[in-house]
Amino acid sequence: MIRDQETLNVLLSSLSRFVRERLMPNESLVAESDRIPDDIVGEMKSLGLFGFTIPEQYGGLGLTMEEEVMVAFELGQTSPAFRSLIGTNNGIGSQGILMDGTETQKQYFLPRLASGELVGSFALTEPGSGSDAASLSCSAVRDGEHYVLNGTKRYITNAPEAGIFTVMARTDPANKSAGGISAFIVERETPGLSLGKWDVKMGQKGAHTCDVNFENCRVPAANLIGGKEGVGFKTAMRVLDKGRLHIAAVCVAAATRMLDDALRYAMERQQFGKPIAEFQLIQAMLADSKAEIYAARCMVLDAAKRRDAGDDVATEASCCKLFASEMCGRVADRAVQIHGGAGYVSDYAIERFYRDVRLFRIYEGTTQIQQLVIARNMIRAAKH
Ligand code: COS
Repeated sequence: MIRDQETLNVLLSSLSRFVRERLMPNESLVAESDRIPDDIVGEMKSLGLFGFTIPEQYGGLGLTMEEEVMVAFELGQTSPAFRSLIGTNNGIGSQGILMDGTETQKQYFLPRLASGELVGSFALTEPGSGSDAASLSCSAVRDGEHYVLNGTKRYITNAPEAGIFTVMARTDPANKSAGGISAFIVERETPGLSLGKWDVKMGQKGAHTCDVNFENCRVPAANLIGGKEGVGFKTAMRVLDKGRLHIAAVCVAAATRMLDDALRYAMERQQFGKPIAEFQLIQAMLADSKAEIYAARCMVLDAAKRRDAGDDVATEASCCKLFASEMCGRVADRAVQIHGGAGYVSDYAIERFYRDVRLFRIYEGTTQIQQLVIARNMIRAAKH
């Protein structure tokens, strides 16, 4: 946790400089090569970016949720691929261990995630279970001091780079619902774990996903998160509550960047004898985007502060993810429109961003799943 405003400001301003001076100039290179250069990964490590959410006692920066979203407001202003590389270490790839792991598990894995020595990945989705996560079929059968895992996980972010996976698998075959699921830490080198070929995605080049296959993969029983069976689904949901808030902050940042680009273009581009920014129909798109970004930013900050205060923010996190990701899609669409023909060609970053941000409305829970979570929680609260 940053204890004073001055230190936080130093962190945010050095991050903003890093984004502008190192990451933005390399966006096209990353998109073309589908790879983040090693020197940039090294700089991210030395800035502490792999572990900003991990507590100081485990080698991280231990940022509060409010501080974390402020970091995301900066980092998300460049290609999402950069954030994605560190995103799983700070988010879904480490938080299960942090929230529900045993002290031994925390001490063993978290410092290596915080330093970037290990990349963490979160394996929930399967070929047959996406939104209906509780129906997953990957199995984990106890055999002495091990669990034997079988099944396939799909679209797993950072799997090609990962050193460890948080894997949700069914330990109780008789229980087909959430209560039959447990969470495991599985190391990459475990025999029986293999990776599929990289997915060819619409955007976010440089951020990689692939299948993770388990074939009689023997995982030490000591790697059952928290040493407790049957609570893995709840761990996953709590991890996603936090992740959704983080993604909402990234949406605010990406929309801010796209609007900056659109404004600059509108002020430079001349038509009918003057900059197009002087036309009211362009101004309406700029203004609507500004207002919506501001609304999303306020929501995210409010929910983050409430989480820091100890409130259950499952509903608010879903509200933020729902609104901010949809807002980001609208801003992307308007920003392309403001660029006109230039928005459809790759000379301008907006063409790439338009494709990159499409994922925000899908991963870590689709918009429709956020709607479902919000409405269910409303109804549940009204019954009490
Ligand atoms: N925090 C803690 N516990 C939670 C929780 C949360 N946010 N959400 C659900 N739970 C608990 C419930 O309280 C319930 O526990 P009990 O059985 O003890 O009452 C259990 O988990 C099952 O919850 P629920 O009955 O709501 O499960 P459903 O299968 O009906 O629905 C949804 C859960 C649809 C909300 C869930 O599957 C989901 O979020 N799907 C989207 C998955 C996703 O985001 N995937 C993205 C890929 S990972 S990057």
